[in-house]
Amino acid sequence: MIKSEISKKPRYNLNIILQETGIKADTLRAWEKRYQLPQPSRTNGGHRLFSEYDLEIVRWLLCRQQEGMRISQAVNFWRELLDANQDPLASFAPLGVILDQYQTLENGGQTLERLQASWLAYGLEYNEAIVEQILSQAFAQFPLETVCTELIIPGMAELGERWFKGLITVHQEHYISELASRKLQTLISTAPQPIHSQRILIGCPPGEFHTIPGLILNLLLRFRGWDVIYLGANLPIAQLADTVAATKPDLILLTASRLESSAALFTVANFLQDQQIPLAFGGWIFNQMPEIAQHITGKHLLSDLNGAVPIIEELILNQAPRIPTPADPTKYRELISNFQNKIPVLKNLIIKRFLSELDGISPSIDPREEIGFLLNNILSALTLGDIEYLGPDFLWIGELLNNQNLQSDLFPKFINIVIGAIQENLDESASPILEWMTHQLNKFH
Ligand code: B12
Repeated sequence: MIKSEISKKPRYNLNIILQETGIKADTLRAWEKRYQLPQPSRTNGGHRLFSEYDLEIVRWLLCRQQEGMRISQAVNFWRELLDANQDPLASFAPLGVILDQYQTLENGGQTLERLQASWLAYGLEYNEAIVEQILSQAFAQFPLETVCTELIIPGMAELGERWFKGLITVHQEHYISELASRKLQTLISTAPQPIHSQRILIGCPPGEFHTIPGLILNLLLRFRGWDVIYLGANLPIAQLADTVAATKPDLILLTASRLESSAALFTVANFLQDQQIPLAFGGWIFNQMPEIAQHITGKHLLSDLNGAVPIIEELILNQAPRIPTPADPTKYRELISNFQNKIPVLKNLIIKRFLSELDGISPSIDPREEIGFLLNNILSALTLGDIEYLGPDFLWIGELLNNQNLQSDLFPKFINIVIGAIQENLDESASPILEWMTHQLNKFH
């Protein structure tokens, strides 16, 4: 292939160049700055966009390095050849196969919506090679932010919905989310070195295993030059002080998807406030019920993940004053401790009675898990200071049971079993829970 045939049309983002050439992001940036080689265009958002020609330049320079040239010598050699009207790429084998793929993409006009549909379809068939290829294509063709917000997030929501309706198995959902996490991690490992001195620590409060939001934030923030320490799921509070001492973050960023972990976050936030460490938080549950956030000391990021990035940057750069501590919701203190002690007994009793109600028919969900989920959520709502916070999760359990197409009055029967078990095992301090549940039950009459 001669130079004139290699397209100079800006088309590939930084990731594809890093992935396909193996060059490090810092090295590439240094070459661009020092030698103006390659010279990528910029998107409206300021992201670098490389052409096929740029990609070949990088490959050519890397080959010269492998042959033993220093980069400055390789650049001089490139320029000498051009000055002598020779084509440096004339005898250089192009990345045909890889580029053909992207050509197909471009010509086929693949939209993110179509990529998302095929991603899920192949994921549900456990076809790892194609899932991986689709994700790579998406990240090659579109900016990081776009793939996260228009492919991964809606795709995961769709997956959750299908699981909720009993249309796919937990195994399929786990498989697809594992591959998505792996891809995000791979991209994170190609991020450039930080250019800002401030450090952000990202993780999930105790009991929280939904790590993808934190991974996406990690990815987006790193590609904007932030120094991120990513700790993942289920962080115990007890060791947080040691970690903070060791890593000295300027901001801690915690994500919570469920009521239970928002209650855990409430405790973590109180601890961090004592240590004078700024906390920002957000997540699915806070987007569903923003009122919960008022109980948590820290900056609530009421936004989608992409929108949260500039707010986080602003927070770090301007060291916003801490939000005053909200009133301590202690009105259920006695009930919380009584209820917590009784959870194991209640759980066994409710499971036994509910399974006998099902009379041998097994739903596609495991009722034991949902019963544990309900009891923990009752405790979480009390910890956050309002039994009403249980509302959405309570309805969610009802819908989940309905989706199993078992008995039409299964949910009211379930509520009755829960009420009975609580009445038998707790004293009058449990009346706020019982009154609330009875009120829910009456809605069925
Ligand atoms: C993948 C997944 C899992 C995986 C997680 C794997 C992993 N490594 O993360 C696993 C299998 C571990 C899992 C487990 C469970 N899951 Co789940 N899970 C999901 C699923 C399908 C996708 C979650 C995801 O990653 N989405 C991608 C992220 C980026 O999207 P998102 O969270 O919606 O984020 C958007 C906003 O909420 C917001 N946002 C989110 N986080 C943050 C953070 C900040 C700082 C900001 C600003 C914004 C923000 O921005 C995003 C939009 O831009 C969701 C379905 C769904 N609708 O989300 C269910 C879902 C969250 N899970 C659910 C449930 C019930 C569970 C389990 C309890 C199931 C069970 N019975 O065991 C357990 C609980 C585990 C635990 N203790 O945490 C429910 C929660 C319902 C509820 N009322 O709480 C959901 C909604 C499924 C459903 N449709 O019912 N789950």
